[in-house]
Amino acid sequence: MKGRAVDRINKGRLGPKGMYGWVSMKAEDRLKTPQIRNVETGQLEPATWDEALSLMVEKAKGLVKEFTPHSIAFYTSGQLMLEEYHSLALLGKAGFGTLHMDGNTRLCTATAAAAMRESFGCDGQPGSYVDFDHCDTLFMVGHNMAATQTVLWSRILDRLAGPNPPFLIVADPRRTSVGHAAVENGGIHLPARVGTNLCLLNGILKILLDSDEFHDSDFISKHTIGIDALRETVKDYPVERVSEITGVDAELIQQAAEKIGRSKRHVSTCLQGVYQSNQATASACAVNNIHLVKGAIGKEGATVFQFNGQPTAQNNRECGCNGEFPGFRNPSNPAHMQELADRWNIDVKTLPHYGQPTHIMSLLKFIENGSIKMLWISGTNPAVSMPELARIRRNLASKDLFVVAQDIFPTETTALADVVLPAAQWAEKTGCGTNADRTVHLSHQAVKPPGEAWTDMKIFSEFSRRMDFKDKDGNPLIPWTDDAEAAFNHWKYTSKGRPVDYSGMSYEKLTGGSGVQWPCNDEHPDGCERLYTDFQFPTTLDTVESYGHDLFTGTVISPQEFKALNPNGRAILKACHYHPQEEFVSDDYPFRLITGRVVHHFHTRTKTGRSKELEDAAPDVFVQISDADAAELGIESGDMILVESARGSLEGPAKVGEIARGDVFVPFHYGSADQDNEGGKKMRSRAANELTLSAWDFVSKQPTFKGGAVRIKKVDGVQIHAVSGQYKAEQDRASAHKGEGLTEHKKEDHHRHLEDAIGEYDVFSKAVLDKMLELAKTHADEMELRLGLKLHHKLCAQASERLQPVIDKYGEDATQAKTDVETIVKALFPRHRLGSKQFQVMSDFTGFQTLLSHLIGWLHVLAPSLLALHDEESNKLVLAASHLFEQARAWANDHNKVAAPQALIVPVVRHPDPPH
Ligand SMILES: Nc1nc2c(c(=O)[nH]1)N[C@H]1C(S)=C(S)[C@@H](COP(=O)(O)OP(=O)(O)OC[C@H]3O[C@@H](n4cnc5c(=O)[nH]c(N)nc54)[C@H](O)[C@@H]3O)O[C@H]1N2
Ligand SMILES: Nc1nc2c(c(=O)[nH]1)N[C@H]1C(S)=C(S)[C@@H](COP(=O)(O)OP(=O)(O)OC[C@H]3O[C@@H](n4cnc5c(=O)[nH]c(N)nc54)[C@H](O)[C@@H]3O)O[C@H]1N2
Ligand SMILES: [Mo]
Repeated sequence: MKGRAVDRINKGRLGPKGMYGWVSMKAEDRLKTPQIRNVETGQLEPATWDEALSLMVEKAKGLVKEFTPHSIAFYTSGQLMLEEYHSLALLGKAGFGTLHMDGNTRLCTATAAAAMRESFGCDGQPGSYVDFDHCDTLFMVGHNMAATQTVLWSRILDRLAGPNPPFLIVADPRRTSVGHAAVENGGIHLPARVGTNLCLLNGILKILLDSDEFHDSDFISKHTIGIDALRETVKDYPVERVSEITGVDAELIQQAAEKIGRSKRHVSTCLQGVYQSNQATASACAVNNIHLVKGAIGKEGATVFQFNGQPTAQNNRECGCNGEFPGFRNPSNPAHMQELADRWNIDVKTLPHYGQPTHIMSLLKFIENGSIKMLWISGTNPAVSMPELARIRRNLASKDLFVVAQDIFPTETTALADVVLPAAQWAEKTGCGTNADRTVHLSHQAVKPPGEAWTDMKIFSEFSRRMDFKDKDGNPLIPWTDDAEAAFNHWKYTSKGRPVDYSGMSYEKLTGGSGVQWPCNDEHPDGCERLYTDFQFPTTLDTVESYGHDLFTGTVISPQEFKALNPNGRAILKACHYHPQEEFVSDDYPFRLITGRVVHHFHTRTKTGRSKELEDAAPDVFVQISDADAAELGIESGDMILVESARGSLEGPAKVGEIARGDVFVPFHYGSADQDNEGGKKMRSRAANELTLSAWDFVSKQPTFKGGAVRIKKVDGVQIHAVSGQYKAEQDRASAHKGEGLTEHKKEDHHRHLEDAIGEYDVFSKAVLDKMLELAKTHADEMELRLGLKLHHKLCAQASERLQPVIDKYGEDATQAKTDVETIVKALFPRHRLGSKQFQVMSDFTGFQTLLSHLIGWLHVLAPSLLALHDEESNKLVLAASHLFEQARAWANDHNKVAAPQALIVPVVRHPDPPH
């Protein structure tokens, strides 16, 4: 392994993982042949590709037929190649048309993508690594670059040692090498407590906005919207209050903000200390805000990096394997979806764009509910990397879930699968990866994959062929099998004209020299160094990738609301108040847990754990605590510590110092796959995710790996667990189907709720229509009401009639609805309102709106469900009916609003008899 001096990114340098990690490629225990779990013995046994794929195809076809494609889910990686994600997206979104495609990128950079969509309208890193060479201040938020991006860190160290070094500001509860470098070079380390980013950033923004010298009013007014709300929000964050919440000296915060304020060329970076911490998207957007108020974007040496972690996390997002749509297309924009369908030559109905894409944490819920019956995992090891491992294992080992795991090594996850597929890894295959400054690198195959391992691309496309997935003209949906260049060319066509435009690239252009930055097209034939140099952002209604969210609650902004905001090419300053972490520390669990990385290991160590140099350098988990806490608890470095949360526990040696008081850090790399396992007895629990909780950011849905509550205590040597969780899950999996054969998912044993929802609609629409006539009668003396109700009744009754065929087509079960309707109507229309007639009308109309809302609620769940069944016609009828009922509700609401002031504030003579 060597770096390549011509390359614009690494300039010939390698980090420790690059230098020493590759040896694992030759490791003896690479997966070399497919495996299928033998239902008699419960063990995984070697099988041929034909056997493995045939079993999967049989299972998948059966599920699609009986349970729709939405009973099948994909969970992929940030470590495959662009061409492989593109193949997988075709398979999942165009072949199956399943709603359920997510990746470990959800755990990784979902927030980066979300924050760029919120602020700039679209995913896509605005800056260039060259900007690190030119900046005068560098602000790193929750980013331990010295451990996690060592090659780029060398570039920063060059700057710090060279002429005109940048002023380095680091926000991290731990004093990492990055924090040390800041302080040693006259910069600032802000050791803000875990979970307080947004408070700190709002405080900094306040200082920037309070002084004309520190922001660019001209840029703000010309190129942004939202400044008033931002000012209004950050005024509540005076530096003293911020200091109290974050635990950082007020003077330091003030200095840091002033440095940023005075800088001419400012660069910021965010990573997991933001994305996996409290209020992730809001905090990442606050960093974007710093750049927008200073006009520090789209210029040399001035930009923000919403960093990526994994080598190809960016490609996963670009290709649409992480809840996005290919080419950063907006699923709520019909024109975007039609364009994609045309490029792929498929029916737009197949594209699952009718709901919010499922994120992995809600996928878990569906697995638990039993509605996901097949899960295909590729290039990720959730049995170590996902939060709350006990829950993950329970799901993966569940008898009713058919699990396929596609990896290069046996892992904690493959050990729980029904089918294991051996993949080729990088260097054994050809394909592209795109980094955090949009540079696309092509890496050519250098060596052969071991045994019978296939490339991930070949696995996905061969499976698609066996599923018989075709385009509109009856040609194979994925026409390539192992031809990466053919896949790349198809992707070029898919991305053409989008912000993420690869159309001007070719394998030839990407070979031999340096990588090329997208967009690369006729306008930018050699790629494009920076985005937004003209300060035009993709925030028009036609271009925007997402209409965005309210950052505090995660509520989706509707196209209408977005239209009213009218950013129209301007960036969006998104404001949000700080809110403390969801799980509070308590007397029982007084410490906050931070989980993260060390320099020598990569994630779940499948590669780095097989390199002697790296494993020797970091052989075990550790528990880092502050000097003050250690002194209080009588703990010294090396003492064995038990860490417990409400969900699980682990044990590891203590490492004292360089962390904020009250915070505890544990690296998450260490699973159990390489532990000495004498029947499970000797396995010391040491995976950080035994402790973490199933909580996530409301906007990006990224799990909060930083910040749960734990307690710690010194223990005497290793507390040996009788049976560790992973070992037990493996036993469960092995015995799950013993002697029975795989779970047969029989339709007869299942219940579908579509018929229940139709029953609800039917019963409540009748109730609404009856109520319209009844109210028209009760209030017959008020002509406006009487006529209005009758008109609405006529329209709604017609719409209901038109819906009858839908009821007939699917059938209905109204048992539950029938028992509910009476109670609800009775409660909504109390008979004895004392007082005026006007007040009685108001009460009736309020109840009427609620009854309508209940009905509309059912129509709103039916609409996307019918689309998911590709029944556009029924969907249209439901939407039409829903529109008319909504109109009736708006009318009633309007009536009440107009009448209210008079009815409520001017006293009238008491009405002796209630009018009913
Ligand atoms: N050696 C190595 N390098 C890697 C990886 C690896 O596993 N090993 N993984 C790669 C991947 S996929 C990723 S995503 C990146 C991740 O790279 P980083 O984000 O740099 O790594 P982490 O250790 O997860 O977290 C960074 C820092 O956030 C701090 N932090 C925790 N909570 C908070 C908080 O509330 N606020 C602030 N301001 N800081 C906080 C932690 O103390 C930690 O030092 O690294 C990539 N590079
Ligand atoms: N507590 C805690 N948990 C975390 C984090 C944290 O900071 N704290 N960080 C999160 C983040 S940012 C990330 S990115 C995730 C990472 O979590 P994972 O994705 O689970 O971690 P990896 O070990 O990288 O898993 C990748 C798997 O793919 C396999 N693999 C490698 N190359 C290939 C290939 O070409 N093809 C196939 N099919 N397989 C391949 C590897 O052997 C490995 O088993 O962890 C998340 N989990
Ligand atoms: Mo990551």
